[in-house]
Amino acid sequence: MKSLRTVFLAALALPLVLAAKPLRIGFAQTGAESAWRTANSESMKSEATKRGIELKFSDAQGKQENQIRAVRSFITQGVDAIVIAPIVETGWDPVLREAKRAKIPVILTDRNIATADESLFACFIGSDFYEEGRMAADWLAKHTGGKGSIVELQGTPGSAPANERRKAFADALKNYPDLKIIDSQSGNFERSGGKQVMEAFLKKHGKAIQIVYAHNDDMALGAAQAIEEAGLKPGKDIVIVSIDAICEAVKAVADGRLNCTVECNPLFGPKVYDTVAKILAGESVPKKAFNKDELFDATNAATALPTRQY
Ligand code: GYE
Repeated sequence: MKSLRTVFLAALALPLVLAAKPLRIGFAQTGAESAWRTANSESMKSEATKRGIELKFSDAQGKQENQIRAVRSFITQGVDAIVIAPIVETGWDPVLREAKRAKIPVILTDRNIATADESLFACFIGSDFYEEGRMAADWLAKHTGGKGSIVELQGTPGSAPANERRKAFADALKNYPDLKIIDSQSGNFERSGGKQVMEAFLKKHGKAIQIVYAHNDDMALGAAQAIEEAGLKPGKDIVIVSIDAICEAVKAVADGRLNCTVECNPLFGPKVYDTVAKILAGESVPKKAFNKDELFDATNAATALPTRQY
């Protein structure tokens, strides 16, 4: 049995130990497929360092099973909170139930999930992908007079941004019967994927292609390269619209090589950690919080460039 004195000393020391213990947060990142992703990882890491948070960062290399494994390992390590950027929308319930049983709050960032049980996560923080797709389609309708043949470069199959950007765009096109998607394939959100798929599209459809709608800038930039290699001028012979607004794409818009990019802000490290702190303090947080996104085209890209942060 412990002596009274030991118990007394231990009780005195406890608040000190608790105060000194840094927050431990596990972050299951998708991978490193795009410049957007690099900026997102950097924001999460640098903000953790700034706040003295011990961040356990896992790169799933584009595979959901790796992400699930990372979440399980965070549970075993007994972290204070788990942050996930879910690669795909489905298949999360079992591992989220394990986190719930272990009483570890889960914050979804960037991409949402499809689940019938929303009690399995504390909240979602990210962009409204449907709204981004709608903005891209509206811009296109306005700048083409509602006419043209489109090829679509989709993001990672099954991912929330690919699903929603595709759906929003298709829904908006219903109002413009002469704007048509003639082909659509996944380039996996990667530059090399965008280039390869565009090369195949050019071989198959040749001069019939008037417009490229890419679900992200990396694929749009890859497609621009394929168009140049085919002896055509991206941004002129073929209109290119995409999403993310990474620096390189905003610059390409200013240079006339791309025509429009809808912003999707990846710098939400501060918002994520503020939210984690609130949850751990027992405060309530909104179930879904969306970042506000802008659109860049020839009218504002050059002016915006100096202040772009990613
Ligand atoms: O648009 C793309 C990235 O989930 C919003 O994933 C993110 C998307 C982003 O690879 O570049």
